[in-house]
Amino acid sequence: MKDQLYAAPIAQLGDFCFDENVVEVFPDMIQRSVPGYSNILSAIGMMTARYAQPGSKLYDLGCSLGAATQIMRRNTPHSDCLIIGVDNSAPMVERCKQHLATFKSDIPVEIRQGDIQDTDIENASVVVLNFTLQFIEPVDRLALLTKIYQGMRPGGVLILSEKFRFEDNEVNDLLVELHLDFKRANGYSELEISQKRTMLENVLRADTIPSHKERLQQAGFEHIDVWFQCFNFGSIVAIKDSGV
Ligand code: GEK
Repeated sequence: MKDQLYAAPIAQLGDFCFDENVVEVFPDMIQRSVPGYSNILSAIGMMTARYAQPGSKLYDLGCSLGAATQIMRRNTPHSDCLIIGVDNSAPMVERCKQHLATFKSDIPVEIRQGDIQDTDIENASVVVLNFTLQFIEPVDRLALLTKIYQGMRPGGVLILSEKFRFEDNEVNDLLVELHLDFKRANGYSELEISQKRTMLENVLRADTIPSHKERLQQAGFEHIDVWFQCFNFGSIVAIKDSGV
């Protein structure tokens, strides 16, 4: 269904939240709003094929409707892996379960409703935070990443996709404008763009690439770099050393 949630003027713009209305249009919304979203999903599949270890767990943290969960399930070469998707939005979780049930697979999947900050991470070989960390309070981000690192097997991978901001104002303004052009080209009006922007202001707090890298290092990750970027959106890979 097409995202037209912000097409008409909204009298009182509250904070953006992942409610029933958003769930209804979510696949269209994320596809038309996040540059590179499908490329990132494909690469999550490719990295899963390489990094999933037999008998391990694969986590999709902030799974929404399970797009990354499904791509991990399709690309996991080991049928004794367990994929765990977690989201704190009840309508997302309900719709995610329905959606995943329509695919046949030998790989077990568990979709849980809960806060990823309270989720135990253990025996993990692949962890995905696909545009979720940006919704966590900045002061809580290091603790979450440290918990992920500690729950990972040696040689495991974290794929962290985020909206970025840039220290250089000129560059930041350019990339923000290019993102807005991307949304315009995808059919969003100026009103839709500005209303959504206002609603996201308090809930989506973007970090710079250097601050992400520094935090991942503090969390323990030994191998970190950006593997994808399009305008002010991108994805970082962080690997726990295999010890060999
Ligand atoms: C995708 N990964 O399609 N605990 C659990 N879930 C949370 C929390 C939290 N503390 N905070 C936010 N969420 C998906 C896209 S969307 C990104 C992820 C976006 C959930 C929230 O309910 C939403 O479903 C998701 O994180 C972020 O690959 O819409 O920009």
